[in-house]
Amino acid sequence: MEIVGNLTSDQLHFFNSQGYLVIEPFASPEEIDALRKRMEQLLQGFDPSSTASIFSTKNQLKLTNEYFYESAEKISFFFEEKAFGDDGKLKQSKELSINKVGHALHELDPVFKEFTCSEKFSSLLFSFGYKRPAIMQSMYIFKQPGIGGEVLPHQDNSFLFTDPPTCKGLWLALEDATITNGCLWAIPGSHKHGLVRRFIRGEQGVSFDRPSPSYDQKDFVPIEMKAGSLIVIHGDLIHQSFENHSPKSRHAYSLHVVDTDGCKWLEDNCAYILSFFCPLQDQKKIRARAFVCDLIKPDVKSGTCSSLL
Ligand SMILES: O=C(O)CCC(=O)C(=O)O
Repeated sequence: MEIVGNLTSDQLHFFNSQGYLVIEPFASPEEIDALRKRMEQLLQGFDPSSTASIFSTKNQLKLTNEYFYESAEKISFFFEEKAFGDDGKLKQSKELSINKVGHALHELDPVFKEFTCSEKFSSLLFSFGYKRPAIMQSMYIFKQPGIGGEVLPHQDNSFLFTDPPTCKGLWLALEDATITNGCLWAIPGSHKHGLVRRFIRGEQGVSFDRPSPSYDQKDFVPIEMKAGSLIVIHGDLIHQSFENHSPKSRHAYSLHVVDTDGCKWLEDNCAYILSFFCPLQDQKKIRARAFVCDLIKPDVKSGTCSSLL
């Protein structure tokens, strides 16, 4: 069955002018419940003493640690920066200490995989003109009550760069996201000014190729979202989120996708060069592909995306 795009021209027009689009509703209460319950199970099985890796976008050096890189092909757990006391022990339960789980939930976990491979996502991406979309990473983000960390202003194309640029963020609210519990903020229309910097891998490790511009906070607008709604984020849109000082968590499931047709994957991208996972192309092939997640690999030497199918 051919998958067709499902967005209206008004929706596409809004996305093209603002750099984002909220689709409400996108996921059903049952789907949200299934993802949240599955994450509870995964957390139950996680032994916090197995890693003390802390994820913080404030300190990009932390991104260089092996745990982070290996997580591209795993289901790994990252703590909130403020999860630990001075004694190095967790200040609250592990369930309230995890910042995020990533980055291969969509490949490795059956519940997340089934949801991610649903036609909802494929028809959405075909609406945006993707020919052979590949999910580069998935994250379950908690934004924990009281200690949920901020995410500094950034563009997703900085991290997952194809030539021409094709990255989009798909961010699903699993709980209501409000100003109080740390919703996303964005500068509408900022995607029209292009990519300001890239996060690249060189001989010395990974770093940004330019300093961050300073942004005027007055230019950002809050994007409050109901549980079940999804925001599509243009790869060049400047967006951020603040710390969560409230007593309410703000769970979200976030995907980053690129096209693998007619574009190059740059060799100096910071990570995730190991596999392109393309479950959205042909629904019948999803299950077969699930076990061979590197059917489509970037040819690292030429930087071209080549299909091994
Ligand atoms: O969940 C957040 O607060 C930020 C997520 C984000 O910026 C992203 O996924 O690109």
